[in-house]
Amino acid sequence: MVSNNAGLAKTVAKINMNFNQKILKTQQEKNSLLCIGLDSDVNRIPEFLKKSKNPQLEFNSLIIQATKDLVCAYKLNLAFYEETGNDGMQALEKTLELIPEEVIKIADGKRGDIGNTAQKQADTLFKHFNFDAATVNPYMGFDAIEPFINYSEKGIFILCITSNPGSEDFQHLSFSGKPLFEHVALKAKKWNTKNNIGLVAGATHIGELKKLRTLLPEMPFLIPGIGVQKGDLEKTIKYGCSTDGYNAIINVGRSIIFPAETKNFQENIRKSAEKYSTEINSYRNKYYK
Ligand code: NUP
Repeated sequence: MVSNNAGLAKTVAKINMNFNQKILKTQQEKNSLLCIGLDSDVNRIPEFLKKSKNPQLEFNSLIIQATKDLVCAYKLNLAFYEETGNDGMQALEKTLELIPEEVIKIADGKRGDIGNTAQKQADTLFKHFNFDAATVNPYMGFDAIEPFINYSEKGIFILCITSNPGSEDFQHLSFSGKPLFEHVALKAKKWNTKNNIGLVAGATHIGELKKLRTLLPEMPFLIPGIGVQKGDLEKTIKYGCSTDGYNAIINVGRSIIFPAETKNFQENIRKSAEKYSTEINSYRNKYYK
């Protein structure tokens, strides 16, 4: 009886938590800032999985089994599942069921559109698939992302400074004395009335990351660009976390999920995830403890 009540209290507490509190709780409980990117490129799935009924699902399942205790989140880039049609949609649905409840499930689709369309996008990701969070593109303005924000228990990561070379084309253009990415950050701050907004900030732009942290000391940042894209992990941790060493979600995709050697697949994946997680925590200890 007592344990049932305790369980219920825990569930109620979780339901009442807003998204940004949930991230912090997960990161604290798991002592991890690592997010693995399940960008399960069907052309790179190891040979030994190719004969299974749904190779993407099988691939994800092995990765999740091998790493679920090491991560605070998994991020699934929708493009890799859309490419494979019905099988991809099934892989997406079933993969989400394999991820433990406390681990954050992020849909990376960079959504945002006129209001009624954005509503469908938000309903698809949050209601149908039950993702915990989604990335959105701020280019079309507030009404294009408002339906996402209205899901107050879900998280919205707004593209701010992206990791790719093309980020130079628009994001650094200056007007009213500030580059565009800073305007985005200030809007995100204003729109964050439900405490469920975060920013996407690439690890390949350390100066900008540092600036964003001074503008938004506590906001969660989803930080891609480590590994293949060659972002600097030590500086990312040094400048990307909130004052207590949390609130940075460090995404690593290809460098973890496609090991050079597929013979001991799960073992190799786990080793690599452990390496990143340990390195991240050693920098947190160095700069925040
Ligand atoms: O600025 C961004 N850079 C970036 O790489 C915003 C993103 N959402 N991403 C995504 O992060 C990208 O689409 C991919 O899904 C992941 C990076 O993967 P990897 O370079 O670690 O393999």
